[in-house]
Amino acid sequence: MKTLILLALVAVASAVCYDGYQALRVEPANELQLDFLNTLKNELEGKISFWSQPRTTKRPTDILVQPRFQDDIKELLDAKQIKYSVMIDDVQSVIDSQARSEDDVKIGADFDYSMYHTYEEIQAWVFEITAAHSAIAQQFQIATSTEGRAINAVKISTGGIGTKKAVYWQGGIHAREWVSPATVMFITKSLLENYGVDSDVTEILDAFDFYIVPSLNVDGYSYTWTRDRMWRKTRSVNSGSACRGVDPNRNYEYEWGGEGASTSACSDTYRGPNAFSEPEVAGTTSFLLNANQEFVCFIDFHSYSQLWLAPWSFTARAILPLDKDDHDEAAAKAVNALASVHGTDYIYGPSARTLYAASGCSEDWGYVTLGAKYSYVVELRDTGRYGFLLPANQIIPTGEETYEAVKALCKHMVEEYK
Ligand code: 0X9
Ligand code: ZN
Repeated sequence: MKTLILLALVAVASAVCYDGYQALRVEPANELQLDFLNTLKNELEGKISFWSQPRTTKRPTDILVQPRFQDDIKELLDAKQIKYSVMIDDVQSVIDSQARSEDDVKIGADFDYSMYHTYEEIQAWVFEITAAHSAIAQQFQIATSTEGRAINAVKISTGGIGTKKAVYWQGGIHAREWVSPATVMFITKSLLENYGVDSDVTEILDAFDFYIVPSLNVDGYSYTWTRDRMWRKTRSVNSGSACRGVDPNRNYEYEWGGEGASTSACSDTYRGPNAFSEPEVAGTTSFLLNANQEFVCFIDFHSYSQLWLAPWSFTARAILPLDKDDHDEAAAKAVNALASVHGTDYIYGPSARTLYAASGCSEDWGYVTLGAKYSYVVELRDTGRYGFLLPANQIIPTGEETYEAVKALCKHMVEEYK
């Protein structure tokens, strides 16, 4: 007992504490104000953390500020007449209020989709859900992380004659975006449970093979449970730097190292020493390229902002892809179906123009290198009230609406490819 208490204390003592940290919503109104925010970002790297990138006046930028810088930052913003508001007043109290009671944790056949789950529980879920639907689902390990963790995947295949076109979805590429793995698990079980029950789902699963990875950045995700709830990147060691981790969503080979990716190991958008330096990204992509299937859909689920984003991610300046109209049409169907469930509004469009440019991202790789026509990055709930700290009571509603969205997208693809 004594040892247990001691262990619990050690775990708490070594965790990063966000007491008094505020999340500020900053709304730059012009290029000058944007430039100022970018200077601030570069100069205060490591002291304040940007939850979203200050690259457009179309959307706000959310920043996490520790107590001792709050007065100074607000003074600076006031001096530059940049509009801001306090989105979360005390980040730690939100984190604390979301701590789950371990007695309530339900896994196995009773897996509780309404709570967030640890790395171990998610990987075990892959075994359980595929065992429960073994006629059409199998589990396999798609890759291994830097720290040696297994990254498990679900394959859904209802059989039939010949090789089918395929769909790939992944969650959890950014560690702190907890609603992403939770949603990917929810939509996966919903598809599996509705095969042979809902005629749309039956048609969809009969038309395509599915490969689904609920949690890709497993080291980072584990770290958010034990040490730092706000961790984003992988946990790899960067030679010559005390800062750990690479942004896996800047580490894909397509247009690696361009706009919106940092060369600094301490940055949250660090691109890594080279493309595919991260085994989580290298492993999953090489699996897909060697799967001997024609992929028509690639979705990388993130949070937050409620966006359904298509290529290009790497720049806002390039001519949009030839498939642009089809990307829009299918995305419109997805977000309309999504809104019909709980009224949640999403915006869709090409990533770099709708949000900001980011090179070396998953969706461009999915579109160009993998050749999946319907390649998207989806930013799930919310629009910033809780940001990455989305309360667990929103997991099921997020799952329900996202399930309708992906069904609408898949129906669109069934029509197109039949
Ligand atoms: O910056 C990212 O990797 C994604 N946003 S997040 O807050 N989840 O980190 C967005 C990637 C989408 N692509 C572009 N914005 N170009
Ligand atoms: Zn993300």
